[in-house]
Amino acid sequence: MFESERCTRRSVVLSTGTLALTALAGCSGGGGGGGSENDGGGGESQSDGGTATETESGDGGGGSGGGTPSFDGWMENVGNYDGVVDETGGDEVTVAVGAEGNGGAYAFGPPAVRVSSGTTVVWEWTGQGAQHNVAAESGGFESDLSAEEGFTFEHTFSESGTYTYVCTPHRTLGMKGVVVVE
Ligand SMILES: [Cu+2]
Repeated sequence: MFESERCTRRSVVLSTGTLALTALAGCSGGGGGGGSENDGGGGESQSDGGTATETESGDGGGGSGGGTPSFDGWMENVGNYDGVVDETGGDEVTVAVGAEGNGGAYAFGPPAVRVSSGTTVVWEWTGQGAQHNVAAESGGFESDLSAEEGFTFEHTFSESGTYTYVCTPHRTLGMKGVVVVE
């Protein structure tokens, strides 16, 4: 039972990246639970260019009270993720774009912040790791691509919720983030 649960979970997590096929193959080889895993994989497009909207924002809130919630798997392949940084109470929060992580300067720093509603998040490019952008999974905000140090993009979060975003060119490397608005 544990075995099949683990397989299912892995396949869901990895399906956001390019390892989906490998993971599915590995799981089916393991035995029993093959059927349901294939269902999960088949229902989803394998290409990372598509609009994979498997993130259930609501579930992320379940991890209230510190720790390192995965946001339903969203943060599980984010190499520099070490829990949600509490920045509530401020008017403005800065997140680095091109922070060290995911095998290079392919990370947001910090990748997960908790802010109060009305807070403006300012993403500031480090100039490292080639071109990055900031693109909300929901489509609510999207910056230009830039590789320029000091380039900034900002978004004011007026409504509470969980906002997942990526760097489009590096999302499969794990360059992803989340803003939790209280
Ligand atoms: Cu990037």
